[in-house]
Amino acid sequence: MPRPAELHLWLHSRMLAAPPIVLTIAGFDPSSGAGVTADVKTIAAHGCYGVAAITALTVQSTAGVRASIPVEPSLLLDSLNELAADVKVSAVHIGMLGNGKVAAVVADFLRNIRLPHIVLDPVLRSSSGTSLVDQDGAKVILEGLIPLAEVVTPNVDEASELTGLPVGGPEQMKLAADRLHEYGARAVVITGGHLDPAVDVLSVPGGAIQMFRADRLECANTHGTGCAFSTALACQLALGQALQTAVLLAKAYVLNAIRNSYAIGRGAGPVNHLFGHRKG
Ligand code: PXL
Repeated sequence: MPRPAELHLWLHSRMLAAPPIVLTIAGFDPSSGAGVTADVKTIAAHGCYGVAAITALTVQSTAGVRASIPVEPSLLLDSLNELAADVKVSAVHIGMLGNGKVAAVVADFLRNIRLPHIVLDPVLRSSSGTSLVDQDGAKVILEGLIPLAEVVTPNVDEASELTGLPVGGPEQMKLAADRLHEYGARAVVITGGHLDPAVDVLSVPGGAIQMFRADRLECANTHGTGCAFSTALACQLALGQALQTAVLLAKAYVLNAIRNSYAIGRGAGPVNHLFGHRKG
């Protein structure tokens, strides 16, 4: 009888220095293309540690959003206070908020506990067109959250809806960014990934705007690009990058995540958040 091969794993425990902790405050997408589970993948891909507070549950797949229900605001507030009392948060990402009461809790929390590097993605609808925040919530985003954020990252449609201005190209993106500065926004990045040519515009109050151009990628797997961009930006700021570099690196991350995406499901497949981690 041959002796069974023996395999012995030596398990050493060693204490590593903790990475920056990034808090994402966003909805739950069960298909993990967008929302908190996607954000935690993006945060892990950046070598940071992700913690999450859920604002709303959605029923969705790659085929679209079927329903969404905001959480009880007091549950979210308890969750945020519990996390903030326990860990040192190095950056905050805000995504889908659901409704006005939930959005108001987030604004109150951030006003009370000053956390660094707040990146606000003013999510209004899913790419399939379903509303992800009500009118009251959009008002809290504009009046309560935009002034608290270090950087706001609307896509062209959100920039248009928030400002009431048409936003179809770089000139109009600049005018919309100026309007958002009037609402108290510090830096604004308007993303135009589906424009042709693709262009993102970074604007700071009174400063020159900066344009980030890229070849437009023809790819169906684009579910979660907005969440991936804004969360990657929060990670880069947590890691100490200056805003302009952080935008460039976040954009490169999203392009790579699209380029390395896979077809999952019947609809728009998710980007590959963990493209850097190959199996084998
Ligand atoms: O991409 C916007 C978005 C953000 N957050 C959640 C979502 C979506 C789009 O579907 O489901 C939870």
